[in-house]
Amino acid sequence: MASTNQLILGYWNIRGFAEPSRLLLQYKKVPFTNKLYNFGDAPDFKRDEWLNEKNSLGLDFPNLPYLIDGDLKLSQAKTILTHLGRKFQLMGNNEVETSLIELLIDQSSDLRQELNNVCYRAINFEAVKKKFCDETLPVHLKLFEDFLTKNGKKWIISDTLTAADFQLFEYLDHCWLLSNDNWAEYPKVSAYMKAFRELPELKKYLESEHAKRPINGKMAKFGGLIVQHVEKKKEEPAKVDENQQPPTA
Ligand SMILES: N[C@@H](CCC(=O)N[C@@H](CS)C(=O)NCC(=O)O)C(=O)O
Repeated sequence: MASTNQLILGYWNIRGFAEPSRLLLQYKKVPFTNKLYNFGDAPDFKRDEWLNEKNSLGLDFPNLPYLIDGDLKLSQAKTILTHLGRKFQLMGNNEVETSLIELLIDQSSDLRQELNNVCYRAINFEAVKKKFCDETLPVHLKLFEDFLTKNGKKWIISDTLTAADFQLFEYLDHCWLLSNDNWAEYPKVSAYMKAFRELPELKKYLESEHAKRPINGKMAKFGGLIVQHVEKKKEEPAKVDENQQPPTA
């Protein structure tokens, strides 16, 4: 049973905006209550499970994700991530590192926002996806590739993991699933992703609970079902496991 001072992280039963914080907590082996809300079925995708609680949790700015840390109740995904980063010493060792961590968190959020526009808002999904993969994503990947080269560290900011890595990895992974490319032109980004997947603290989680949770809500045009994460050639379409049901638990 959860102790009363255990952290509670609330979000939809998907990876979405909460998974960077979940990864951080898993990495630090912090016990937390992973409060999951389910969408209703198509065509309405009702949000009642969340809406019934939304205004009774004591959040000043009710939204998902939220974090309850004792008397402190936060929403806003990046605020939650940086709060956890400070709490668990993952926000750098000096002011410069801290600022760079925040920069990378914002930069990777911009990428995720662009991905959101493709996955949730595209009218002509295939055309919008192609434009994202051919034009938008390469610009972002080149910037991350150059930054990794310039910084010359094992992780994005430092030789040890920082809060930025949990978000950068997660949001790059969402793009990797959509783009279905092997990213050979970005060797540093590819090596970075591979190293993250091999982290002993996270490997098991990444291969189990994380892999079973879709990246997006089930109303999305992509990522609402589980997409297999296997090395593929550029031309092959992403494999959607037809036997997988949309998230229900
Ligand atoms: N700026 C907020 C956006 C949060 C947001 O859009 N949350 C979506 C899921 S990703 C939601 O369903 N919120 C619940 C609500 O609007 O009541 C953040 O980064 O946390």
